[in-house]
Amino acid sequence: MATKVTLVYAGIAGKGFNSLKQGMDSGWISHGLASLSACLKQAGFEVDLIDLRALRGWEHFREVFAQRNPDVVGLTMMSVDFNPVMEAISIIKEVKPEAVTVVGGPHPTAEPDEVLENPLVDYIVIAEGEITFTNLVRSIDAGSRPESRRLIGIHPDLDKLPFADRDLFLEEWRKWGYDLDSPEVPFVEELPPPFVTIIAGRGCRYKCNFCKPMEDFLFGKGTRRRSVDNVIAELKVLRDKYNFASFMFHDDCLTEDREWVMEFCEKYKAEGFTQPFFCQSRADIIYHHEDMVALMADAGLKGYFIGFEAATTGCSTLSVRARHGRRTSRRPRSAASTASPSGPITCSACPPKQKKRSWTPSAC
Ligand code: B12
Ligand code: SF4
Repeated sequence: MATKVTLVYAGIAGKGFNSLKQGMDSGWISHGLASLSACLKQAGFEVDLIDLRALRGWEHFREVFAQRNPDVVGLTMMSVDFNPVMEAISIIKEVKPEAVTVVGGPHPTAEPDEVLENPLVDYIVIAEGEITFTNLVRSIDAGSRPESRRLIGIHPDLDKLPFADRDLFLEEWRKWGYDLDSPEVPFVEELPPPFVTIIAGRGCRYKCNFCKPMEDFLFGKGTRRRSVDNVIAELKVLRDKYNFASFMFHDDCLTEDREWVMEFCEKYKAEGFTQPFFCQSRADIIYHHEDMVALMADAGLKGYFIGFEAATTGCSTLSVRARHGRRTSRRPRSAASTASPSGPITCSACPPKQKKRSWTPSAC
């Protein structure tokens, strides 16, 4: 087990270097890397992280990489991270040509050929990486390497995965002087620090055309959700470790599974949790499930993220066309009025207008 792995988070597309604690994209961990780290550590490998958001610039990255001197480097890549990841890889190969570079995440999953065009990329992992990346590091450790540069991830049983390694981020951030008592930074006053994020499942059962293909590529068709007991067990660990005061579910659409949500709310309360939380939902679900909204509010829900793809002069005058061709200008407003009296507020994201006829209520 002498092989040392360094994971690289290159999420500087939005706020650049030296940007930690500035908003969501600079205040949150990558659950993908945190999960890979937990699996590698469970398999006995030494793992650390370089988070570009905590560094001063590329020269600083070069210095830190040379000090860490890993055998394998795993980089995660959304499409927005393409340039910083490629820049990081050229520096890695200049400093240590024999380091094995592995790229995973949404972009190589959707556009594998584009990433493989760069000969400095030794491997890409398509889709979920826990099993495949750990196996790759095991083979490198044993002195053998797969011939194909394109490795296909295996979808893991989510209840069997170790909990995400949030300390990977927290410890790294503290090295660079960021004084934090929890691994993530909240973004609204309803969610006080210490704050954490958690993922109860992967995938989505809906079919919004701008998003669903990527969900399917990454996680397969439909949703795989962890058991409620497994999520409660992780929350207990997070309570003991970070004494979190609030949290957020990252699931694309937690409320798609009403039975799961009802069971969760009951067990959350029964286990003595009172911390407020947010999750992502859809206007049509909120509109149709008033009782579930009330139960969630009673358990501590303080807000939903719901996405509206098109708007005229703001959320109050939404005039949009839903999937299946129905007008839904009423629904977002109704969702807001269903949620408000129950306690939760609704947060709606209104991205720029896209194809008018393709509007779908969305969680993201
Ligand atoms: C939470 C979230 C955010 C958060 C936090 C992002 C973060 N730091 O992770 C916030 C709100 C900041 C955010 C912002 C954005 N996001 Co976002 N986000 C998500 C969401 C809902 C969950 C991410 C997550 O934790 N997934 C669970 C983990 C376990 O999966 P994962 O990270 O993909 O990792 C697995 C595999 O990909 C693979 N893997 C990943 N990395 C690596 C590395 C190696 C070496 C290997 C081997 C494997 C591997 O293995 C992992 C474990 O199985 C996803 C949708 C989703 N369900 O994944 C969208 C998603 C990642 N976001 C997306 C987008 C588009 C954005 C934005 C660009 C939106 C915008 N227009 O501003 C910004 C970019 C911000 C930035 N500069 O960082 C897209 C990415 C599409 C793409 N082509 O890249 C997604 C996929 C949504 C979608 N369906 O389209 N996002
Ligand atoms: S936008 Fe949200 S609801 Fe629609 S497919 Fe994507 S994750 Fe599911």
